[in-house]
Amino acid sequence: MSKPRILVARAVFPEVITRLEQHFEVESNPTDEAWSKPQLIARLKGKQGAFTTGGDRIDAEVLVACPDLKICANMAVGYNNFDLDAMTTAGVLATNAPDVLTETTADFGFALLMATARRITESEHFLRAGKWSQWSYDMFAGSDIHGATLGILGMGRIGQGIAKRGAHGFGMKVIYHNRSRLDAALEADCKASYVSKEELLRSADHLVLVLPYSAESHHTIGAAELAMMKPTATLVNIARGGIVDDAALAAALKDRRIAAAGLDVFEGEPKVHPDLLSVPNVVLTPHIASATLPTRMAMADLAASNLIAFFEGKRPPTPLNPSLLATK
Ligand code: 8YV
Repeated sequence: MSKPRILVARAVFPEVITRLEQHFEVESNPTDEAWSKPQLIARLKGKQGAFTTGGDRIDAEVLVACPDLKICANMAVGYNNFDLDAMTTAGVLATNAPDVLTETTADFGFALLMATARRITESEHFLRAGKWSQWSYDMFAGSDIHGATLGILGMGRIGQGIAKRGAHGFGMKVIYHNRSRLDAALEADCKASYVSKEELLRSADHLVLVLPYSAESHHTIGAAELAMMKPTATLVNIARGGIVDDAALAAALKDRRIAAAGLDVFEGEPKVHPDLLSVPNVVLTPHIASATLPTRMAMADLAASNLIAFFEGKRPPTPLNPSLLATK
């Protein structure tokens, strides 16, 4: 019997490709070219499965052009690159890669918070530019993390990881807002109190965004929200570009309406709003919150496991539209 054909849309670990080749006829992308939609469609035609990353958009146009497709396995917990409704209508199973990146991503969220509050990259640029001539009492004086109020918008697994680091490691007061309130046991674990979005914006000394991107969460943080924040506050976005209005944020940073920001994700990335590149009080990283080798390997392995289980007629570990499995 011939093996199912799959496309691996971006370069991944050779070990994962070898594992996939034991089960599938694999077309991969070893040069890691980021394909345009027509290029993706041309390669996906005739394939029954796809291994995708967050930058590979699977929508109705792709689905109509690739009628053999049965499953797309995302090597990411976020899946805003999938039009899930269109996939479900087309009978295409979607899977993501949750859990395996939670702690690594929470570590990074905290690292970005600390770099932002303590002005680490800004001061390093100053030093590297040869501008450090003497000590002074307020040179790169930032804001405290210990004892400060940590605000978290989006209290899923990663948000909870950040809350625990803040509460238990740094003695922070943790407040959060989420679509639904956590149960009492989880709140106690995270030492976190539920507040309204407005109270979160007004009270947080450091606000971390960890909510999923959707049409509803587009520009959750814009000029009006930034205006509610303390002028001494910092903002960290490790969620998705588009949750923050980057132009409004750049203006707020420039005018010091908030103290600083740390951003790992951007609207229209890998392009970055030019105004963000020209303000000093922002730490910028290229979407690397989950980037440790063990975690990226675990994410890739989970995406591969989803594909393998599906074609073996077993239940894939992390389906996003499991109603399709129930009717199988
Ligand atoms: C990925 C991410 O690196 O998992 C996610 O949702 O944002 C990152 O961990 C990226 O999406 C590539 O797939």
